[in-house]
Amino acid sequence: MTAVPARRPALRVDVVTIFPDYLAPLDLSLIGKARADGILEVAVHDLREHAHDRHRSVDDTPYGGGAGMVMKPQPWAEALEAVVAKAGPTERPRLVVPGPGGAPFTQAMARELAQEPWLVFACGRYEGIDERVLDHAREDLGLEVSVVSLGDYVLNGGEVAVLAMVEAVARLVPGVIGNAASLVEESHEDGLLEYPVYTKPDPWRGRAVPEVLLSGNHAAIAAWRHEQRLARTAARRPDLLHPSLGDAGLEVRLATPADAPELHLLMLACWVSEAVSNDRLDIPALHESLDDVVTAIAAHRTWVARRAGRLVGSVRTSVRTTATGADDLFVGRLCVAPDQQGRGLGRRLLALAEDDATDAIRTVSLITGARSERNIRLYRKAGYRLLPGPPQIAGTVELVKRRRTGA
Ligand code: JD8
Repeated sequence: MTAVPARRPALRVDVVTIFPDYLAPLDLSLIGKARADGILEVAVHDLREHAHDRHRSVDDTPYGGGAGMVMKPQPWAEALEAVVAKAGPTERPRLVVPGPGGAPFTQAMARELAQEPWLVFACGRYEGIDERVLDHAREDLGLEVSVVSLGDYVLNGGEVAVLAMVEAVARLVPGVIGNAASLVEESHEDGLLEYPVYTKPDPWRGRAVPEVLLSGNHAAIAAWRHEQRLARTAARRPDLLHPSLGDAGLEVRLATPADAPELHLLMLACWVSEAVSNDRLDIPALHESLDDVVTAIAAHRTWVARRAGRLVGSVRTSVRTTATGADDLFVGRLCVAPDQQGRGLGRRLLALAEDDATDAIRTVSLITGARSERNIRLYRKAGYRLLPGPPQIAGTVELVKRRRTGA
């Protein structure tokens, strides 16, 4: 009978530490189940097994003096070599070394690490690990080594950080979380914090559940939840809304006349696809001259997004008075360079434009081609609804959403 080859885990994790029991929580809950199901393989190794002196010591006094002790290189080298030796000659794990001075651990990094087949985490203690261990791992063992920080505060060692990192990474591995759909609208997944959640009973201790959630009106619920996400993010994490829009490589600022030539070019490029999908050329953006763009930058709040100096996106807003006399924010010329689309930049520029408006603004509206499905889908997801009735301009649709007070 042919032996069924053991299913390779989607992710293998090795952890080296002097406190193996610290990692016991990885036996529990979804991570524990995923290990039992063979989706994840997690092994914890005691560094002291590689300390051979009578006291199995793993630390010594720091060269150059100073408080505390430093972890010795030899036990670490042996421990890492033993872990790496377990795999085939070509396989090499990615080594993650938690440290307060490391690169910030983010959801984006969690997504990146979740693509790796094999991760090794080195938990330091005392004042840290002799730096030559990392050089040895990179240069002699050929490992990609990342020093990563959980956050701007000081822990006593790397174990707590590894617990958090392994959980954040492992839950992104297919099959670990039951309904992957729930991963989509999470905080930090798309640059906005999550909306508030409620369950039975309603009311509870005299506190009611927001009515819209009981309405069954999914568009209204989506709009409310998006509003809540914007409001919370603006209140608690404005850094996520400005200016790099949660994307370290992006610079966003108000446009100046110097931006006009590139902006004119970007708009022409972006509205060509609108003209094609709507089979018409009488689209205002296609008929704007460079001077018109310069004039518009002066007349409207125009934001430009640059990545590595290149203008990759823009949005323009103006305030108009509706028939009822209320102030409405009109969002226009939202555009993202074709090669930069699909990364959430359009939605973030839209959120920035909305958030930039004063409290007096009660509605936000915009117009797009009736056949611009992709744009309409983005606006709907952002909580806009199609305005009923004939559009001002034939072949277009108008979308609007209400802003909550104090949004
Ligand atoms: C690894 C030793 C303790 C750190 C002297 C206190 C991560 N966000 C984070 N804060 N602290 C750590 C961390 C702390 C560690 C080790 C990670 C290994 N220590 C040291 C330097 C100052 N003691 C961390 N990730």
